[in-house]
Amino acid sequence: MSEMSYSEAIQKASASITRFPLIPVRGVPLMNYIANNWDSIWAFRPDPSDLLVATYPKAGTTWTQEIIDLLLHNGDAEICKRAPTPVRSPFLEICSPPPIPSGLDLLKKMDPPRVIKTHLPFQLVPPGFWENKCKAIYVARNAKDNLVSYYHFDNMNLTQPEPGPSWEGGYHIQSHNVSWGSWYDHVKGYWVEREKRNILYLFYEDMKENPRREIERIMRYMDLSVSDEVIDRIVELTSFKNMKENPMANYSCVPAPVFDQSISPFMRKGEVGDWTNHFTPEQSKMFDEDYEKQMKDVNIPFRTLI
Ligand code: PPS
Repeated sequence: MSEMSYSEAIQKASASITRFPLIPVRGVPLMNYIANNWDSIWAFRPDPSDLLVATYPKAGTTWTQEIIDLLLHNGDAEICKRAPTPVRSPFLEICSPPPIPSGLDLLKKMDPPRVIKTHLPFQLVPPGFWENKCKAIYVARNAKDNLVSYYHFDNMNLTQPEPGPSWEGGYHIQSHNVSWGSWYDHVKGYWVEREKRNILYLFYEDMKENPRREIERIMRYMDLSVSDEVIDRIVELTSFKNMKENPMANYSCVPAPVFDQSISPFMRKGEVGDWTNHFTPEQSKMFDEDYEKQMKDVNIPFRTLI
């Protein structure tokens, strides 16, 4: 950004940032700023060379964005520290009070090919992406860990609705009345479209289990070829520990109180199975029963432990 940095813009707007109400867009609850700008978001025309990174919130978006940026820059850590994640790889639908630039504002100033983040469920992705046959990577994370991460994020992120005084089995999220809607609809929506739309569907758990294998899958999907040595470097640079310490990846660009990382760090735990520290046996049983019903029409190979 030229005149004012991204962090300065957020700092300037922080007095007008509150826990924004959600407004449904075609039945999906979205932050009021997004809903109020919906027409321009829906009309966005990507370039065919743009790459979409789609996720339900807290499924591994930032990790995947960092891997992609490093792949595009042959593992050059310095180039990938040129700006914070949301400036290097804009968040398509995000809109906030001025002077914070919206995702569309940032995209307008960038030349394709761009790496574009979205949390929109499949049916709300601007149709230009599919008409232009853009590549798209979807990252899915098992529901229990995803909900735990979202709960902690909503506690520290002043732009999101209050998640409630305590965890209570993640009911606030299971009610589906959270930004970007139901986890179930989200993971299923992209799953059923993945072959028709040539979407690379990845799992957070696979990335944790064998990051090198998944980075190579991303590389091949992007039609890139980097050396084994560079892949090793990317595995290292995108480890949880290194990203947590990287100011251009750990969202320290969003000042408190908007992201109050003393409540919960953006790079919180980065593990598979943290849900076992949150769900009581009863909550887990109730959750599993509901999960069976919600997922009976698909067979998506989620793993809650590795
Ligand atoms: S957001 O706000 O929706 O863009 O958040 P997102 O980046 O999708 O998800 C944040 C969670 O991903 C974890 N994370 C990582 N895990 C493993 N390795 C790496 N490198 C990594 N980077 C981010 C982050 O810690 C959040 O998960 P939790 O479980 O809360 O720790």
